[in-house]
Amino acid sequence: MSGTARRYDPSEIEPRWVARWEEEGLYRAVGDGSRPKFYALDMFPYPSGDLHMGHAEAFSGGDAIARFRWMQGYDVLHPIGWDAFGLPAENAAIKRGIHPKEWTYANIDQQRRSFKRMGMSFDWSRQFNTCDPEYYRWTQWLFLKLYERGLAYRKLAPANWCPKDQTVLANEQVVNGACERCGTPVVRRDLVQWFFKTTEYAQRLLDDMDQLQWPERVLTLQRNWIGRSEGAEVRFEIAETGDEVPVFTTRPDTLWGVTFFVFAAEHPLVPKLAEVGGTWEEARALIERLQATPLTNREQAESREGVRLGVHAVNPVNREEVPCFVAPYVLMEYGTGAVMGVPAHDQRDFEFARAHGLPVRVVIRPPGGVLDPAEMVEAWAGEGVMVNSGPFDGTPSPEGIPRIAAWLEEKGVGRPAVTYRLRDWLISRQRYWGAPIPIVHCEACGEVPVPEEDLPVLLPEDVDFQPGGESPLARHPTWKHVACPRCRRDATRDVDTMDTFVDSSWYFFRYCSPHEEDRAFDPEAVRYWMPVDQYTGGVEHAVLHLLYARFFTKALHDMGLVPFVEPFTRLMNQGQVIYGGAAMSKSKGNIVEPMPIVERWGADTMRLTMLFAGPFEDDIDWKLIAPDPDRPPPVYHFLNRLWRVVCDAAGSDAPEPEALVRLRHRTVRVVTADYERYRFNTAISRTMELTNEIRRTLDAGGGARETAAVLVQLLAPMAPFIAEELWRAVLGKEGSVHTSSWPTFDPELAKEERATLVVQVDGKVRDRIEVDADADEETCRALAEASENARRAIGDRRVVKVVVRPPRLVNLVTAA
Ligand code: ANZ
Ligand code: ZN
Repeated sequence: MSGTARRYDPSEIEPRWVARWEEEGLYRAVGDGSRPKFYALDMFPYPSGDLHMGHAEAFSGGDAIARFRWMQGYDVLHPIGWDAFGLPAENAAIKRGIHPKEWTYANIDQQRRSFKRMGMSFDWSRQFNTCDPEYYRWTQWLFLKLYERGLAYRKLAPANWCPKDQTVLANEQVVNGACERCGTPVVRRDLVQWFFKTTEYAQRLLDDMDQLQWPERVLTLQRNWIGRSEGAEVRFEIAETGDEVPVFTTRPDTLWGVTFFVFAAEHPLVPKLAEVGGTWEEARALIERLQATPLTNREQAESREGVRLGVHAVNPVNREEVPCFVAPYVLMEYGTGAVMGVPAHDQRDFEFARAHGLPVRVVIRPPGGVLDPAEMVEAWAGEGVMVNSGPFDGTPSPEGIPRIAAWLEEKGVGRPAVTYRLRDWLISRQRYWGAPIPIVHCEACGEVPVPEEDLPVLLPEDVDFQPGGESPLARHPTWKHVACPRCRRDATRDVDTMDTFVDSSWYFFRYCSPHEEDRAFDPEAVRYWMPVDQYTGGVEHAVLHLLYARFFTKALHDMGLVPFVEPFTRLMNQGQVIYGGAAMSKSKGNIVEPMPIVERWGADTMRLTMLFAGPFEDDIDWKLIAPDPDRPPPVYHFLNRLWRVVCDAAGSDAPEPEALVRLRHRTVRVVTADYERYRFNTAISRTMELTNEIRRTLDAGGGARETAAVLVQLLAPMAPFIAEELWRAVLGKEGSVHTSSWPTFDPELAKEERATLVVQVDGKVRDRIEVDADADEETCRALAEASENARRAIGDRRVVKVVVRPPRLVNLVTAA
């Protein structure tokens, strides 16, 4: 109770509680089934330096959720670790001459100190790094499991290649067709690489999305990435050679409008057909030029160029022969790598036909109009009625699609078909700082998996990781030479490492039993803790990471290793922290770092600022919040006010007035709902209101000790340090506020008082009615419709629409 005279001093309070919480082991997940479990997971950080503002924001939200669930009585698993393999470590090492391992572990130490200083409620006993051999041993084991099931395989695949650095580049490292590092134009190169068969799960990845309580935009991004298209496969025959070539089309209803046929440059029939057609010279020039163009550019190519192959495709529906082309706008990676050209009804085909003087034949008549091919300036891609289409004339085109697909099947020239945009996941990296691929190549036996008992395949430390023509592991004098596990003859290890997204596709399983020595995870522990109840992280992972993690979970399910098919039940995305309307970046010189702010004004100020700035998923412009780095962010003043109010309330024994008690119950009700929906900003506003009301009460001679304690609890998940100090030292409570029970409310006391319902007719105010502030939509509507004044204003017109905003507004809209 002696706190009254003390002033708020976060730099004294916060480090003291960091030490104390650690001593008390406050945040250990228990896992004994005595309470319901809650798995709160934050996307683990990449250790590329100290924590940045994005971490400060994401973890403020994730930690608030975890602490809220603790107080609600859950047994919370809130782990942390590091996504520690990857290219940035290698690049930093190359630049500064430090070993990637040294750089990585130093950054991890730094981030760990910063997380502790910020008071994150992690169960530190479960920490691991993906670059620890005890972890990547199991990454390699999972690779072998996928391999056993035919879900990991090798094939020749194109890659981006920098001719100067002599290395493969990821798509993100190709900037405007040039190498990010040296500016040399990037070329394409075919390499044999490892893939995971994500396409095998395309449909299940779509179907199981029903189970997910994720932001709609993330679900949409995943859906589009998987890109399911329904339609038909149709087999055309090459007139000159008799080769059968299938195409995939979403519009079999346009088959009678085909006027040409196009192959992708990599289509295996192209050289033969060009040879037969006598156009090989020209075709080869185009193919070779495309070969030298980086993938990223090519895929976006809007180009309408193309070369005639001199042969013809026979349309199976009418035996018409149309000319064949090879053109960059058809991609080998999609559908069948060949396309039937319907210029009247597909825009790309239309432009191609105009560029090459090909006929346009209309076979769909749009509603209310006839198309004249000579006049058309763009394709009609919409629905309509089929015309010039033999037996199907007069059929509405949406009906024609399934009917024609079935008809093609009957005639033996096609079938209904589904295609996905999703590609298999290329996991090979010709890089050093990653988990080695546990395969041995033997001249006699071919690909041989490393036996499980020989894992991990350790990454050697004495490696020259300067970029060069091949994987750095290939240049090590001895590492790759091993005896074949099968025949014991001389063989070599695979010298590639795995994409770091493989590491992060299963780390959430490992947290359930992080110290297992003999297996990747304990299935019992996984069954207990998984799926993750709340996953928090950036929307930049909406597609790859989340999709890969879902793929892994399904594959493990099919192996009988886990009993569920989706890893993350709920997902919460934080916004970005920007500065002055732009992303923070070194080149703009507008980077703000969180830890100096934490040191100066306190972690509670940092956290609360992040959470108060707006809805959690919206961007935060730090410049608008704290334009002057020498002045504290505004919530700092609130925390000072809170401090004084609680100190004063603790020192008064006067009874609490009813109005304050009612506001307390109401605030508990609303703030609890706000936490459930991650509305941290409105939760904070409510606690500010309550703080002000306590102040008014005290000034008027009333007491507020109980309400002050509840206020402290409501803020504890978001401002853990000040809450703990006020709870234990100022209010003199036993034990930690963080293990105290979340405050409850009495529904009667929590009722809002009355509200005024405004009744409008066609936007004009006609009546005002006193209602219960809790009045729902139905009640408000009934009251408004019963209003005499409103009825008089309506007269004998008819109400066609009722807009209800309970409890304040009803607008009755009448027919004109
Ligand atoms: C004829 C046609 C007529 C088409 C028409 C569309 C409209 P989505 O919806 O994205 O799945 N296509 C098929 N394979 C292709 C490839 N490898 N490269 C480029 N284009 C390809 O797109 C399906 C349509 O994209 C297919 O349907 C095909 O053009 C084209 F009035 O076939 B369509
Ligand atoms: Zn062998």
